[in-house]
Amino acid sequence: MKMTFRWYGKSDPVPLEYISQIPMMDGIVSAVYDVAPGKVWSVESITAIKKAAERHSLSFEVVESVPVHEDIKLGKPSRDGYIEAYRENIRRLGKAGVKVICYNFMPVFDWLRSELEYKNPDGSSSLIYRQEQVLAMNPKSGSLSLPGWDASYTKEGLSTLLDEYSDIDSEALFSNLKYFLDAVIPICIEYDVKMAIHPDDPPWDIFGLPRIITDEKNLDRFLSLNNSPFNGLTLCTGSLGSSPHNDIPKLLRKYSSMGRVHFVHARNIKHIGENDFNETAHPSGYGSLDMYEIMKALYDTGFDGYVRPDHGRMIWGEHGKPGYGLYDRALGAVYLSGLWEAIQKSHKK
Ligand code: DNO
Repeated sequence: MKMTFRWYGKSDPVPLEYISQIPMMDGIVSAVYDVAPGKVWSVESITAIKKAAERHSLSFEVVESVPVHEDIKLGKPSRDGYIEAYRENIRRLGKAGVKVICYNFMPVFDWLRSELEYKNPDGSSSLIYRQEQVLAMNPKSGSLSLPGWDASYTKEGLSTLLDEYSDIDSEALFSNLKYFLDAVIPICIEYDVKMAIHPDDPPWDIFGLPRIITDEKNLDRFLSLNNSPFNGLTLCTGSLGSSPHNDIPKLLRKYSSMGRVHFVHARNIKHIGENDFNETAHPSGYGSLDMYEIMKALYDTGFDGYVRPDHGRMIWGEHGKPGYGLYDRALGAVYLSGLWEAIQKSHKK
């Protein structure tokens, strides 16, 4: 298991120096952030991240994300050009020593929350999801007040895109995903880079847009779209875990023993209603997920991929990118590494 930490590049309020001071930290997870989806990343930009990480004794072996252009998800004729750019990015990243690419295949929106700075009784703040509030913000009604997404689309751009998706159901999305995978996996094999899809967050359809990386049945189907071990998962415990129907340790055991889990986002959430959840501190006692069982599932299946703490709360007066402050994620990382050490040692009597 290699412990990693997401870093948003030079504009990240958390400097690499601080990340390297977190005990037991192996590397960063990052990306080139100033290039639009569907475009090729320059070799200089990729090398600059790698060199910056290495100056702080951190590796750079995981990219999150190389975004998938909407035309690929929509299956438009223009997808081939965007897929070619994606293939070139895989080649360039592979040459720079990147081993895993995390990406998602969610139409239009990536993760969705009703509030990014929900005040907890202890004064910390966290991301929260209340289905009723999210549905009330339906962008099809012309409102663009979705936390975290307001700046990503213009009102007109969003409504055109949503219209384009009116013909796309989950079958079409699966078929467009297969087309994409069949085009990129051969390059991954050649350059030794594993693709690791991120589950949909939350894992159910929203605003009539299909979401397919949601549960065991669909994960099985996803993996069989292309059976190469290079076609794998980012198992995000919080995303899949926000549906109480997903048994996370069980899913981890199953897919990790198949060698199909390449990257794990290990975070906790608390179910606070049928389709509602709050993001909590990482330790098991604070949320609905058993983080010990999660780490144990990885250990027992010989997992040797990458793990990162995921969204943290904002604590100790920190201000920054919601979910991606330093303090609570650092506590999460050390807690997860501590669980790992304890599990490891309990096996070496
Ligand atoms: C949220 C992240 C996601 C993830 C993408 C991967 O904080 O986990 O945005 O990076 O879904 O493409």
